[in-house]
Amino acid sequence: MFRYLTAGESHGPALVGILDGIPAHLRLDVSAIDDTLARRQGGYGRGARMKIERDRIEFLAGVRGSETLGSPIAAIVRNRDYETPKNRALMDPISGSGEPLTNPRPGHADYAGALKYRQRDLRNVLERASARETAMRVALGAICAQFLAALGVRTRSYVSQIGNVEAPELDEWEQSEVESSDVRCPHAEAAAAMVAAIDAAKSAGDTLGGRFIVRIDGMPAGVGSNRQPAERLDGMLAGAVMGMQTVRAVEIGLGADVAATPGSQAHDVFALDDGRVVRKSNRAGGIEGGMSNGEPITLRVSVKPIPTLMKALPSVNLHQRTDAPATIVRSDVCVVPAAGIVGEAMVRLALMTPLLEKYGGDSMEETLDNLQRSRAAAVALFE
Ligand code: EPS
Repeated sequence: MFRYLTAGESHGPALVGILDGIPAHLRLDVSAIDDTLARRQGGYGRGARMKIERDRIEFLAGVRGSETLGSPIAAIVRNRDYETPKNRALMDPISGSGEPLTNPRPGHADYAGALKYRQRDLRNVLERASARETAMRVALGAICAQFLAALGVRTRSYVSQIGNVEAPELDEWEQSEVESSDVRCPHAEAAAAMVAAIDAAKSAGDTLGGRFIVRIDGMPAGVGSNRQPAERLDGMLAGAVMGMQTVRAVEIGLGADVAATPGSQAHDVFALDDGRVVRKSNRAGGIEGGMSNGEPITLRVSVKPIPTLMKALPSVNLHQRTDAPATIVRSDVCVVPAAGIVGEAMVRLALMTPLLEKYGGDSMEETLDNLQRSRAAAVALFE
């Protein structure tokens, strides 16, 4: 069984992760994991915290000589911000304390979490709700990326919208153009307008959401299942991506546009090319009947503007029972570029269970043998 868990508060000592079920003999490129962590820290619109952190993975278990052992992998990413005397006094697991935060931010976990955990200090909620925790998901997802790469599966993303600035949606793009863009958008004109929109939001004390696209290439057909709702690949991917703090909508293929598209234009007709079965379009986004169909899998993900505004929204002081502006804490103006990296990680983590269910294996050799046999059988099926 594949599973993972993370722990860690935003200003506590470290983020912790356990990744269980990765087969033995996966050779890890640790600098590639750190590069992915650095990509998550980037993006125009991030706040001062990202100048403090230098996220790096440190392995504690499950890896020897840069190779997975097949045992659970344990890792940490340290919070450098914890090293300040202020944050140590606030967050020390034994002696930590401080003035309570009392004015919940609309749109944040503050209020619902206070009621749920019976917390009178909103800090006890926001520390875990913070997107800081996504650093560990990205680290674990980057390990999965190396497993997926060994199977020929590649996951990448780009930003298609920030605020009301939209870039054209692309079937193909150069990932290097995405990574060299401040907003992770390969369309230069739209990218410049996105930067200007973030500047304008910052000056107004406001924040911006947006949209990113994730694409999975090289996915073998028949992963996921039509047997039970929880085994459908589209549901697993959407659920994983919805599990991000900022995400409010996930679409696959045509997504929400199917509602207005007639059947004659909503599906991907079959044809023969030199005897091979081919599709002329990919409106289904690579998934039919809850299973991968061998085409690229495409997701469109919409992200809300973060709820910490420097021009605070109206709120209340829960202790004094008075009207009061929402708590202002140091924060970002726009996290859409970083969210794309977290989206890639969530997709990578979500692909592990259905892939390992299909191909299994306690070692990479076994998994790859099973994949090869399955591919050969698919080719032979209608010969
Ligand atoms: C966050 C607020 C900011 C962000 C943080 C998420 O942190 P701070 O309050 O320390 O300035 O920088 O994101 C990260 C630390 C990160 O690594 O992504 C929030 O309230 O969600």
